[in-house]
Amino acid sequence: MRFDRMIADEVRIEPRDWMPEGYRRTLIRQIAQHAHSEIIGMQPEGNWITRAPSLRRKAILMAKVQDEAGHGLYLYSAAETLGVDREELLDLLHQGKQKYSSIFNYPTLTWADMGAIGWLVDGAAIMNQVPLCRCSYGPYGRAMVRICKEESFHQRQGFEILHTLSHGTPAQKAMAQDAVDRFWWPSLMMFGPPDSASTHSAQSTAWGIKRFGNDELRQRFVDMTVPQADVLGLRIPDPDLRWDEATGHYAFGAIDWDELDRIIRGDGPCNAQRMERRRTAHEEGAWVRDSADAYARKHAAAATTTSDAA
Ligand code: FAQ
Repeated sequence: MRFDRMIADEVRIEPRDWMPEGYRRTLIRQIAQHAHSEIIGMQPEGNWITRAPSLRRKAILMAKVQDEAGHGLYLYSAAETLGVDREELLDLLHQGKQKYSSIFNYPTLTWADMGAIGWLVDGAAIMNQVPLCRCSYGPYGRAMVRICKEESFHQRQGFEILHTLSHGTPAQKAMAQDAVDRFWWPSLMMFGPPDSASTHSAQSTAWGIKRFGNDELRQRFVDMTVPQADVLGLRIPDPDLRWDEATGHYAFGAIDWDELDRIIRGDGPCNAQRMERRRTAHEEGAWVRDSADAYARKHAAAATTTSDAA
């Protein structure tokens, strides 16, 4: 079959190519979840815009949060090439029928959390998303190229916040350590359940959507991050973490999968608050969408009149 041959030859599938219904559904599910994560992911950081410690930090944080909105936009646009409407996907999110990443259900308690999110959350996002630039579906892969460039910048700014704090006063260093203590394990959970419990990995890998399993990417993230923690002078909160000469990787402690399950089911520290804020923002933004529609209709009508006249 042509589709299978294209996948085997690493030829990109484009919107007008025939594709199996399961492939289309899997992509819509993953791209939509990813897009929802970007826009819900604006909330934990948005919480600190008014309280950033300097004008420079505020400007950087605002730009980062705007970038997340932009990522949502590229991703919803990529999903639309599969025949779904952005409005439809947002409805599914608001009805609790589609997911977003577990990580955004944790509170941001101090300024240092902006550093931990940049360093760890964006760091995990990059590790997971760089392989998605090679996703077999063209529009998703291309959107990921731009997103990953911006995420790298985000990760550097988080690292720099933590570096500044950890080389500041003892109280600032303690605040940085506390943020890393709270965000370390949830960041490892971002990669999803272990491969043995992953429902989609095998099929998504066969279709060239995922390029690596959840466990392999998680391990790569740990291997990349531990030496960076040394540079920061911060401790990874895992007593079992050690370099394993035999495997050439860091061995790490057991992840609390019950916690991930609970959060995915909606029972995390901030699930209710995040969803409530999202629904309210959507309702409050209705006038903007209506105005944009009216503007587009007016211009379409004017274009028709002009072309009739010509
Ligand atoms: N949270 O069979 P698998 C960001 C669900 S980065 C919630 O392994 P799959 C940037 C999974 O959907 C975060 N749910 O699933 C940023 C499935 O449920 P379903 C977003 C999770 O799809 C930074 C079930 O568990 N990044 O936003 C999670 O093959 C800072 C079974 O799992 C992406 O979305 C979880 N952690 O692999 C923004 C990347 N893990 O759908 C703001 C693209 C698993 O059957 C600030 N996505 N589930 O109901 C992916 O790479 C994949 O979808 C995985 C999951 C790896 C997340």
